[in-house]
Amino acid sequence: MLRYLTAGESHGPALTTILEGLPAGLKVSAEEINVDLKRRQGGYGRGGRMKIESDQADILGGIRHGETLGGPVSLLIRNNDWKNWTDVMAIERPETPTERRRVTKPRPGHADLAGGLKYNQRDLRNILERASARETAARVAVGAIAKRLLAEFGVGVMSHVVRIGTVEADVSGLTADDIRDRAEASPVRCADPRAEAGMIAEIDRAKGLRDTIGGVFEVRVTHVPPGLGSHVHWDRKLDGRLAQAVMSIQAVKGVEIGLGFGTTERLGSEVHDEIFYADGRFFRKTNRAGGIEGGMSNGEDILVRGALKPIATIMRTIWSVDIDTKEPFDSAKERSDICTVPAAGVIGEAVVAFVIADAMREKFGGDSVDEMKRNFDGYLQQVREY
Ligand code: EPS
Repeated sequence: MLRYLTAGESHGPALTTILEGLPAGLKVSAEEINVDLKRRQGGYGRGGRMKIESDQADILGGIRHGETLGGPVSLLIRNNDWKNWTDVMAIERPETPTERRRVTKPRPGHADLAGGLKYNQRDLRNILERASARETAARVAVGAIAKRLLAEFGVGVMSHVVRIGTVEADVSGLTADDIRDRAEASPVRCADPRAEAGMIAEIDRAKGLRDTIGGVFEVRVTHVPPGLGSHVHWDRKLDGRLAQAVMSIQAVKGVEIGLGFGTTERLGSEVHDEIFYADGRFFRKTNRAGGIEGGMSNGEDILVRGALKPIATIMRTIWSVDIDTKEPFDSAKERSDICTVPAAGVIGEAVVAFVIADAMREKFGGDSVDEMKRNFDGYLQQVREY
């Protein structure tokens, strides 16, 4: 129903995206998209590149007088760093192609070597430029529009950091709103002040060692109607779709829904969320399922976690083999992010918002927001009368 593609290289002129399948009449502004672009650029532990970039979305199509027209929405985000790369990343073939910045040293953990072998490229820049997490700026712009659609139906999407290195946040007893407000005010996007201090110390320790550090973010979707996704086919299961989306974020190595891997440490009676009924609705007192049962939303908050490995561009020695000489070398980089977990949470929000918005489009259809809302209201009526 809803789909998008992104294009663009990390040091090319711009990132672009086309988002298709939105209903007409959805209010969208570049200003609102830019708020999320800025959130993605923040977070303690980012490197020098973020001082160069100040991401802004230009809307090139699909919107008129502040509202979607029902056609594809096209967005452009320029790379400020492009001006420093016009020769290396030139679109036209230069008269004398430059060898400057040719990459022959694959970084362990990055796409460099696998991509070089696959696409038969002798300059690994042709791989890393597209593999770079810079591309997530375009995904965050798409996610901001998906969130805009979800907001029309009262559905909210937020994220916070639950682990950096060995330091884990404790948010027990906090409401979703408290967690969001505290995370937004935190340099590591963590809602637990004690853990925040520890996480900053972990990032500083990694920086001191000229190393990088990973962690875990959690995305929470609130006020979700029951019945998004379906149990009937593998590719319609909402948890499967969310896992794919979150796993596709650069550096993510694990995804959990609700208690996730933690369910294995408990007996069944301590895992499954008991069902209660009061005031005309079914509800749970726990949410270990993370709001999804049988591949469908069950009406509780959706909880998705993404685990990020430490990013692969490391300033200290890590061994690899040069593709020209076949000799071992130790890599040493000029600049790198130390920790991107806070930014990854914002990216997580975006990709999760897209999947939920897609599932909403599938369930409620409609060519205009008004029509979609009528269908939504009719369904909620059915659920209430069930
Ligand atoms: C990235 C390397 C760094 C990051 C970049 C992702 O960029 P550079 O090579 O220019 O220093 O800053 O992330 C972004 C530019 C971004 O916007 O998130 C990589 O190799 O993946």
